[in-house]
Amino acid sequence: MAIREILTVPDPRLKEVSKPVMGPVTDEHRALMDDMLETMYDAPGIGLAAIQIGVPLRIIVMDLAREGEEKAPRYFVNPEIVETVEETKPYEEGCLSVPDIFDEVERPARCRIKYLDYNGNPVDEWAEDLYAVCIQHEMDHLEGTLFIDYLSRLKRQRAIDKVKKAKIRAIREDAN
Ligand code: GNR
Ligand code: NI
Repeated sequence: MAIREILTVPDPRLKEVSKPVMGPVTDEHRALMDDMLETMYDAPGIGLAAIQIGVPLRIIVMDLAREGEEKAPRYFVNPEIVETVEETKPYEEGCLSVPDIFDEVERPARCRIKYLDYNGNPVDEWAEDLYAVCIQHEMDHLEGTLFIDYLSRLKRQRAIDKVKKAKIRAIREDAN
């Protein structure tokens, strides 16, 4: 397993549409999911899409367990949202690709999803609460959409500028 670098805005790869996994879920896909999970835990974050480490495949990992709770990794290959409810809920979102920026996004409160798990077995289930928020946030990454794309142009540009400046500052501090 290995920790990989997480891409941050304005990296153009974050705008790519990720490609479905063709054929069965292989050991190679599982090795990628292992790396993604390790990278996510290290960050730390509660979800990660493959494109965030530069791999344009429709693969997501997640762990919604709280600090002190037992780890509960979840793996999603080729996930699809097949149904949503009309009710929406706002949630203060963040993203490892837009570090240290948080803002409210309104999304359907529950969604029904289909995907293949770590072993390639099909799953069909409803997601609610934080699970619903996170899976919709992650599935947006597969379409090249970030949570800041739902904010005003001003807020989005400010967020990108802030991340850019923080990156420059970190590089400069590293040199000293
Ligand atoms: O770690 C993360 N926390 C989070 C908080 C609120 C809504 C969504 C998320 S996902 C984010 C990790 C990430 O960027 N996944 O793509
Ligand atoms: Ni994200």
